[in-house]
Amino acid sequence: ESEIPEDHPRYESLLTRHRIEHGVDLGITSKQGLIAEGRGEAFDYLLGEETLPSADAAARAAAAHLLLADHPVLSVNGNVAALVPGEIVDLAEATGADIEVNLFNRTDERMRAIADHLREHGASDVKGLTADGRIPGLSHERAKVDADGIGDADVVVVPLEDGDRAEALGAMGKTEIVIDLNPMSRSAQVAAVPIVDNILRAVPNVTRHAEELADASDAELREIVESFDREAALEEAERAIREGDLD
Ligand code: PTJ
Repeated sequence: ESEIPEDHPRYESLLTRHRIEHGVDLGITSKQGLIAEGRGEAFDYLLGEETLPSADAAARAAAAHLLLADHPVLSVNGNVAALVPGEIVDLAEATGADIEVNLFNRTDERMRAIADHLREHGASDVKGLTADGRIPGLSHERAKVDADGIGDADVVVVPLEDGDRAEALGAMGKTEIVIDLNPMSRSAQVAAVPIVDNILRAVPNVTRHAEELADASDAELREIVESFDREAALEEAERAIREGDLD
């Protein structure tokens, strides 16, 4: 990472790319993850590589949901593990959430490599390997979850998710917080809270809000949840992409 000069105009996107490549080398990130990264970079470029006010409001609503939850779970795939392993551990600590590995292209090797990687970054317990629960309506491998993890969760954070699984989790009655740079993606469209932002910025931002709200009453947290307008957030992101000033 140190080879990228910090004053390079595309420092962040080069750093992201480097982390994803490294994730592939470590057996954490899938080759499809490289393609997902390219898609994300294009959207981030169009958004000016900045957190929109509506994405910040979404991050605050997400923090409030996580603090109110009985059993919040953060779902981690190969891209998330490569990009923000330590930041996910920090968010889990700030909100009392479980961490669960849940993959689109599930293999035992990648499941284990990702769980080890998260433990190296400070995670004490990583779920997902028991796989004794199922998400109804999805093909076998992608449907596997831990019964006492995502299976039991009331609030789930699903970053960089594919639309089918996001819809299926929603159909199970779980409150979904999606982090996705594409406001038109199906997962963003079905989320209770779509955070249209780069996961590199979004995860630390949700943690910051959670820390700020640590002493807030349930009534204050509920007020934040209820005043968040998901349609307006999606519209603002789409407008920023269509009308943005690019440099
Ligand atoms: O590790 P696995 O096997 O679970 O596979 C994970 C991927 C990401 C390959 C899989 O879930 C997939 O194919 O996802 P998609 O359908 O490519 O969707 C990924 C979404 O994440 C796209 O809408 C991208 O715009 C978005 N995205 C990519 N990079 C980022 C991002 N959103 C936020 N931050 C990013 N850095």
